[in-house]
Amino acid sequence: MDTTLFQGTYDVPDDKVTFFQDNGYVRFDEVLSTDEVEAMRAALERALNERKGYSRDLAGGGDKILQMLNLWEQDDVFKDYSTSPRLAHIAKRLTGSDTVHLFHDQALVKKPGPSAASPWHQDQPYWPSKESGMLSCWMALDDVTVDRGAMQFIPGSHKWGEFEPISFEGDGPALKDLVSEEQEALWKPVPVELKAGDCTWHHGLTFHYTRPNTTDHTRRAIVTIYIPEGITYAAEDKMDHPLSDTITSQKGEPLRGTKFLQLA
Ligand SMILES: O=C(O)CCC(=O)C(=O)O
Repeated sequence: MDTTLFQGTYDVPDDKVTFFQDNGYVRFDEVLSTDEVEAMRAALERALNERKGYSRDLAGGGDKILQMLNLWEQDDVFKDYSTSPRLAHIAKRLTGSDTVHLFHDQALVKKPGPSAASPWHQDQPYWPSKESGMLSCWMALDDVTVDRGAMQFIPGSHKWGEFEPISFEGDGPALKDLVSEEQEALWKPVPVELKAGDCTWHHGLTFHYTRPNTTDHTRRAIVTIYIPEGITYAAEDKMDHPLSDTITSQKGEPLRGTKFLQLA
């Protein structure tokens, strides 16, 4: 293990915090060095070969959107990444929280060939939390263009409340069918193309989407989800989550679990 990876700080100026609060997402460039991106790519390659932990195709089969959960449990490079003080510091700055816990990490891989869109959705409806405020870091391990599945956001949609979970298999209503006419008029997607090592962060209520990967190069992203202060366990009020069994809180208590490491 190279313990120098993912250490050090990344400056988060106030205008980035304000942008995140206003828009529900924000981008940060060159958060990872070239060496760190290379280490992550190699670790992901190992994970893809071994397929040890929880993995599934979000689009219903055929690895069109391959999701692999909690890679930090399998590999020291991912452990250093997912517990990185550099990223935890960004989470603290964006939320204003003094403490941050890890919810989970996940690889989201869209290979060339059969690939699917990640439909417009919010994350909060899939999470076992009562309050909104958890947030995700979407780290690009490849240069991402719109055609390769770059993230797209609806600015300000994190202020529109919580909608129902959207099926990634396309067998339910689309999020756009659920919004008001006023919200539909504000539906102006902003794609965020990134270089490897750049990332976006988004609030759990922010509407987001990615296109199918129609390029000839794999799109590898690592998403890390953080729990700030003030988030409680919603128990049976929310749908089951792959990590539901690891939750140690009672309903209404701060959301904690055996795998939700305290990072700051
Ligand atoms: O990468 C994708 O295709 C979707 C990402 C996403 O939905 C998320 O990070 O919450």
